[in-house]
Formats: sequence, C-alpha cells, structure tokens
Amino acid sequence: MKLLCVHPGPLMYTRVFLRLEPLGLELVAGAARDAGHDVRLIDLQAENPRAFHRMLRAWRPDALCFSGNYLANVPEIVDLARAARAVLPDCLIIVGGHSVSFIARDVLAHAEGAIDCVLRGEGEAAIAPLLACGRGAGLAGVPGAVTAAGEGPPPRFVERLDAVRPARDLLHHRRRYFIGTLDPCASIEFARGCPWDCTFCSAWTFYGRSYRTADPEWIADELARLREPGVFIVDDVAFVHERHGMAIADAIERRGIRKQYYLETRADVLLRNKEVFRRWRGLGLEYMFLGLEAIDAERLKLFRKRVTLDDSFAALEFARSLGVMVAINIIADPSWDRARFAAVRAWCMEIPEIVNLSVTTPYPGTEIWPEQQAKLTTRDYRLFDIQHAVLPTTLPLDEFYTELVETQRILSRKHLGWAALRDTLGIAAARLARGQTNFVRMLWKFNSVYDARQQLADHARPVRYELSCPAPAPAIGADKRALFIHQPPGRRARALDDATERFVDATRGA
Ligand code: B12
Ligand code: SF4
Repeated sequence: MKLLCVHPGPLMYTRVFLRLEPLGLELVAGAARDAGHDVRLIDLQAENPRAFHRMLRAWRPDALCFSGNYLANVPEIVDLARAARAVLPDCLIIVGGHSVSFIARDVLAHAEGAIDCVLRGEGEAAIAPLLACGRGAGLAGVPGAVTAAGEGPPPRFVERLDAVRPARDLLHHRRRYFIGTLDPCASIEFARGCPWDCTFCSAWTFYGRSYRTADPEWIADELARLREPGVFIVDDVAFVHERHGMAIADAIERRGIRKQYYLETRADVLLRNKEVFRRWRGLGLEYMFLGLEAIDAERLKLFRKRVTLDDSFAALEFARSLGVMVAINIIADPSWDRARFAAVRAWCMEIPEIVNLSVTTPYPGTEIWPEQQAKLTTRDYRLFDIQHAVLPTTLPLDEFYTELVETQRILSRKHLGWAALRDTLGIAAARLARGQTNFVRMLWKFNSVYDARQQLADHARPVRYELSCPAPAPAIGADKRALFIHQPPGRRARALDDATERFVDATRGA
C-alpha cells in the first residue's frame, strides 16, 4: 500500500524558537515500512502545503495519516483531510497522535466522512493491522481505532521502545530542524511516559502513568547513525532513573560519540541525580529545560507539581554550576494583573536563565479540563496553543496580551537580537559557514510573530471547528481512569528501580 504520512504546520512557538523533527510520525512511518508498505512523509513545519497537494495528485497514495499531537492543529488537519478526500475518494484517511486521542469522536464529526479513523494511543503498535484492514469493516476492530461504525478495543502499548526505527530518511529537509545553537538538530527518545501527575499536563494520562526506557545500546546505535551534531532528547522528564542515564553514557563513551544535547527535566530529578547530569555535561549537554511552572508555593501546590520552591531554586543553582544554558517555564495565569506581570518580570530579569511564559490552558486529557471547561471563553482549537488565553482574564483581554507579549519581549532580549548575537558570535559564524541559517534567523523573528494586537485579533477569526464540551464533570478524583488513553498497567510498566520508585512515590506524597 502507498502510505503518505503528514505532520501539520508550525504553531507560534515553533515559528520563532525552534523546529524539530516529527519523531512520533517517523516511528509510525517506520512501523508501516517494516510491514512492507511504500511510505512517504511530508512535514508542513518545514515544507509548503503545496508540496502536500502536489504529492496527493502525483503519487496518489492509498492511505494518508496525519499526526495530531497538538490541539491547535486540529482545524488544519480536518481541512487537509477534506481536501484529500475530494481528490482521492477511496483513500484510507487516518489521524493519530497525542491530542486527537482525547477527542477522537469530535475529530470524526468535524471531518464529516473525510476521516475514516482516529487511532488512539501509540501509533507504531497499531498502524500495520490498521492498514491491513483498508477501509473495510475490520477497521473498527483494531485496538485504539475509533470510527463512525464503532470503536476497537483499548489501544495497546508497543512491546519495546526499541522495536521500530524512526524512518528519519523520509524527511525531506533535515537541515531545517534546530533548537537554539543546535542547528541542525535531530530528535531522539530515551524513555517514554511520566510517573508524576501534574494537573495541567496530559503526558501522564496518555501513557497511563507508565514509564518505559529504551535499551542503552540501541540508543547509542541510533545516536551513532545521526549525522546532525545537535540532538534534542524528547523525553518528558530526562534521567528519572539514574542507572539508565549512566548506562546510556557508558554506551556513548564506548563508541566515542560526540554530540551536543538538549533535554527537559524536573527540579527534583536534577537534584537527586546530580552525577548523571554532571556526566552528561561532559558528554555534550548544552541546554536544559526545567518546568518550574510557578515561583510561589501556593501555585506549585495547585499544579500538584510536588516540588518545593526551595528545590526549584536549588535546582537552578545546580544547573548554573554545570555551565549549561538553562531555560525555565513559568505558567502565566489569566488572573494575573499588571502588578503580578511586573513582579514576574522583575524576578526573571534577575536570573540569567531563558524564561518561557506559557498561559494556563485546560487541555482535554488533563485534570483541569473537566474542572474548567465550563469557564472557557472560546472553544476555537487554534487558540489552545498555550500562547492565547482561553479562560477569563482579570485584566481586559487586550491589556492581558499587552502585558504578556511585553513580558515575553523583555525576557527574550536576554537570548535574542544583537545582544545574543554578540555573545554567540563564534557559534553563529560557524553555523553560517556550514550553510545553517536557522539559529541566526531566529534571533530576529520575535517581533514578527509575537504581537499583542494579532493575538487579540485571533479571537475574532471566524470559527469553523470548535471543541465540544461534554457536561461539566464532578471534581476529578473519583474516576481518574476516565482520563487515560492507555490504561495504567501498574508497577510492571514502570522501568524504575526500587530507589527511584520510592523517590517518585515520596514526591507524589504517596
Ligand atoms: C518533544 C515535545 C515537543 C517538541 C517537539 C515537537 C515535535 N515537532 O515533534 C517541541 C519542543 C518543539 C514542542 C513544542 C510544543 N509543544 Co510539545 N511536546 C513534546 C513532548 C514532550 C514529547 C513529544 C514526543 O516527541 N514524544 C515522543 C514521540 C515518539 O511520541 P509522539 O510524538 O507522541 O508520537 C506517538 C503517538 O502520539 C502516536 N502518533 C503520533 N503521530 C501519529 C500519527 C498517526 C497517524 C498515528 C496513528 C499515531 C501517531 O504514535 C507515536 C509513537 O508512539 C510532548 C509530551 C508527550 N509526552 O507527548 C509535548 C506536548 C505534545 N507538547 C505540547 C505543547 C503544548 C507544545 C507547544 C504548543 C508549547 C509551546 N510552548 O508553544 C509547542 C508547539 C509546537 C508546534 N507544533 O509547533 C503539549 C500538547 C498539548 C496539546 N494537547 O495540544 C504536550 C502534550 C505537552 C504537555 N505536557 O501538555 N513539543
Ligand atoms: S512532571 Fe512534566 S511530564 Fe510529568 S506530569 Fe508533570 S508536567 Fe507532565
């Protein structure tokens, strides 16, 4: 079968700061290819939509699959599916990925027949059986499949994270992927899932609070195959398990692999596994992203972050001592007034780190979704990108955006524009000499993408597809299972040793 895999276009954040290879879609493509299918891939983050329409007409795929990790991409995916259906009436059209897994029925309804199936959960596990069914009646029996005719059994986990190689060779413009000075940059997965349970996050509900690791030798082999000098580690929380981090380091050293790395982790994990992070600094760790989320104890508790403020600050100190570039995330609440924005700005300007501000957003699959959906001021998917306010703001909305964008602009001066170029002159020159322009272009893009008036105007766009809100649920707690895509498989699916498990439990207050 001829299968075309498509990743939708970039969202705001990606238009400025980074562009990364669609690893999940590459895995789905890899699994389909292993099953004998003829597979092609288009990433609209890096390619013009015309490439998609040309490919439809020239290659005429038998099946088309879209990656729906981001809620804000849903309207674009539905429109692309409708356009494809008009050209190829018999094509099997599938959508999968993180966000669409939580809203499968809505996606089918929006598409009015243009989408045959939403495949919930991990795609590499089910893509081959799904393609084997074609558009036939068996489709509704595949684990994770949701079709107009019915639903299959619950999605299954892949047996091993290292069973399928991502089809990296199918990406057309590998040099377009970058993050900061890691230009070009490839992505890799060391571990999947998260054993914590923050209220605003759906990473743990998607994977049923499981945590699985890939084989260290396999990871080193995959790294050795990468041509890119930069590597983005996509794990939700890197190096939860000290022994795994050390085993990968051993395998990398044995092979003499030298790369520059970016990772994301938690403050408490960083403090607990200092030796792993120190060792990785020596191996080429350049950037570290810490999801601090709040700088007051009350909100940390509200988010159920299970990290104290003292730990957050101690982690920052330790990260600084490593000499890596640290980025932190703070969640801007719609209740923030001018004084609060000013206080956050003042704090952020005192620290050397890159600060990212995201806006509280109740996503389907999070605990705050059933709690807050009744308050939503909009149900336009495109605004659910954590850069727009979808809940009522204390300040008038235009003033909220003015404060937000001004704060982001002031904070971004630390790592964008002339000042950043001055600090990174050698690196910038080296990248340009190799024909890599992503990093240098990024330094001046902020003002063309982040604009308070534009963000306000985004709320006034005509809306064709809206999130549906089921009746408000009672406070979550009684039935957390309803949130999960992959049902919690229990301790056996948590690749943690006893010490790590005890640490996770302790931070979870268990
Ligand atoms: C790495 C990552 C990023 C990276 C890379 C994104 C990329 N291009 O791939 C970067 C840093 C760029 C990023 C950015 C953002 N991210 Co992000 N990201 C993640 C993270 C941590 C892991 C994703 C990943 O690569 N996982 C590993 C791969 C192997 O898994 P996967 O992609 O999920 O794919 C599997 C399944 O989803 C499925 N699948 C995927 N595609 C398809 C397609 C088909 C047909 C099928 C059948 C199955 C399928 O099968 C795959 C294999 O099992 C997730 C959290 C999470 N755990 O999912 C958040 C997450 C997806 N991101 C999120 C958000 C909010 C963002 C931003 C909007 C944040 C911002 N500051 O603006 C931006 C938007 C970026 C954009 N698209 O323009 C939210 C999504 C919320 C939502 N419901 O929309 C998540 C869930 C984080 C969270 N805790 O809330 N992100
Ligand atoms: S630790 Fe990170 S990935 Fe895990 S639940 Fe919290 S925010 Fe999500």
